[in-house]
Amino acid sequence: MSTLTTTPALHQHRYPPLPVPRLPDVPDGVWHHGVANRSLAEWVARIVRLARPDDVVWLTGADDEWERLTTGMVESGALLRLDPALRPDSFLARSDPDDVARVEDRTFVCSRTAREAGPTNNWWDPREAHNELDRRFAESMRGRTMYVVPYSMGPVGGAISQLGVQVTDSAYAALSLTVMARVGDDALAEIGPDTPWVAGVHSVGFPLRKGDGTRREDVPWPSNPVKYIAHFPEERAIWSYGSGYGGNALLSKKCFALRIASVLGRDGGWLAEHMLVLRLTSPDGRITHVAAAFPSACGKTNLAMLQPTLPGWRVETIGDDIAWLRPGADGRLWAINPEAGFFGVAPGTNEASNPVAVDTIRKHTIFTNVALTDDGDVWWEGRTPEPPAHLTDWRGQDWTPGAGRPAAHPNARFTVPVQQCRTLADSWAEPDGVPIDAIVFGGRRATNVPLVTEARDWTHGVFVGATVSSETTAAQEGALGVLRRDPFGMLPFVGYDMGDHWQHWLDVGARLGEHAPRIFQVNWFRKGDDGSFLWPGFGENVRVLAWIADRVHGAADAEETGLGLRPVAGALDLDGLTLGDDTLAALFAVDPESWLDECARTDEFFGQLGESVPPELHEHLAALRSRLWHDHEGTAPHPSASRTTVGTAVTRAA
Ligand code: SAT
Ligand code: MN
Repeated sequence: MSTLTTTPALHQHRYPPLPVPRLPDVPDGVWHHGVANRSLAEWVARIVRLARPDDVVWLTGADDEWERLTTGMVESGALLRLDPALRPDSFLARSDPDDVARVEDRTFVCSRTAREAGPTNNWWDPREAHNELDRRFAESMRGRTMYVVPYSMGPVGGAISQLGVQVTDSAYAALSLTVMARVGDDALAEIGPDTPWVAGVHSVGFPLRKGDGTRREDVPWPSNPVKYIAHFPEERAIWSYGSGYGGNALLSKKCFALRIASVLGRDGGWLAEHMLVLRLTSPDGRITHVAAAFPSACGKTNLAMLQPTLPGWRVETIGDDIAWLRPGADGRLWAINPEAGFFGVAPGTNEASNPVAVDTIRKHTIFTNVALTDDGDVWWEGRTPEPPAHLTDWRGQDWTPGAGRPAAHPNARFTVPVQQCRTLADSWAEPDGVPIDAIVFGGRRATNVPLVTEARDWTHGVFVGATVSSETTAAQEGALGVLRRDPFGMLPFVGYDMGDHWQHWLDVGARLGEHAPRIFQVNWFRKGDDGSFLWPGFGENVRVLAWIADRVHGAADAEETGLGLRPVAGALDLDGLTLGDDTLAALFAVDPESWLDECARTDEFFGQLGESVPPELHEHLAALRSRLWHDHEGTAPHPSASRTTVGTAVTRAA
């Protein structure tokens, strides 16, 4: 039996012949022997009739798929092969300069009613959306190959896992999907006649041939100035047009695993969240599983691959971006990473910030929009302290250190299989996931938010998650460094009404009861008066994780502040760190005045969200204001307070 190889004959043998009748007017090659689901077969045929690709290629997960796709893309000029000695089996893609990040203003939720999408999403009437998209997709794939990519999010066949199929005319998207999800015949075989699956229709909107026969040359990164990223939660479908980049094009990721899955989770009693998952082991072997939510490009990959500076502690990686969390039979909250790859931010990645990522991407990696060195390797800002004397920048132009512009795009990315990560936990592919002990919310905040606090209970934790703000990063289009509300790090990713999302969190917490994970808030990004970061971050963040683990296991003390619980003096292990008392005080300072401002903005934000904000969260806001007011004025609670205050505010250092 050891001589068996993956041949077409074997596949024919493994799967029954297509039980679905052929539809007329469909070119040869559309059918795949593995298809056992009529709606899937009909849908593929429908897209072929609409978009008119020249060829249809099903990705099977065969061993040579990567080789075939990358070779073809190097030949067509879509990829550049990096130096095989310096960066084996790795490639560089350069996007169109107008297609470099997610486009939130072109992202739509097409639920039946506007109420369901809520005020934080762009709602688009599903009938109007379908009309417009049908118009855009008509003949949009002429002259191109359409890839059909079946995939599983989560281990194939796992209880929390879900299935999807993306059709795309982008070889780059198809190739990236083979890294980011479990792609191929094994996933397809899971889609039985009645199995639910999520449909993803993707076109870059750059046909090579018009209906009248006129042709045009392909370009290395085809895209269209008109972009739509449209979600149809009721239909479990995603239609994406015009962009080839990241979350716009890899529909398994933000579109499915967050926006559509958040709706599936709302209806099915589970959570789809923008969270890394890690496994923390203490020197005495105690294990703590942490799920942590941060907005895009706030260092989730760095935290997930953290190399602890505290002796004896160990961090293992389970996921770096998305978690699906589900109450288990034992009453605890279990989590999987539904993805199979990392789509990480390259700039800033180096031996100090993330040595594990540096190793992970040594080979077999797709780089997008990084700079190219003269010897055929990659470079980005922060890769080395000194930039090389000459580079080819992300647009393919000559670059020297005095150029006055970055060599890599700030949202440049690496795409790499999780298996290449040396800190990957054995349990990362457990079909049932891992039991979560602590949930962490974070953002990028120069001011106000302390290094770490613990929520008093689940409801308070939901309030903390709901009120997260963060300074914007290069992962979304628009101005950088602007403070915006980003509840749960999910502002652009909840596929339904935000207030309903918070209510769903309260409901899940009520179901978990005493088994619910503890909830914490962290901020690595607080700055001093001179504008420099107060906390060293990266590997030193294990000190905060260690306190969190100790809290979970009842081994560390905390004291009240106006915002929640914080480490008592000495509880946070600062051994070996040169951190002055003033710095420590500044890291934990709670300034009542600026917090009262912050509360006023929260009030305004809740007001914008309207009726669906759970009353419990309004009550928590009132209680917080009351505590702050008391601290500020030293007087009786503010009249807006509707609850008794808890504890006293503390502004001195731990
Ligand atoms: O959505 S992407 O995958 O392009 C990146 C992010 O925003 O986290
Ligand atoms: Mn993300």
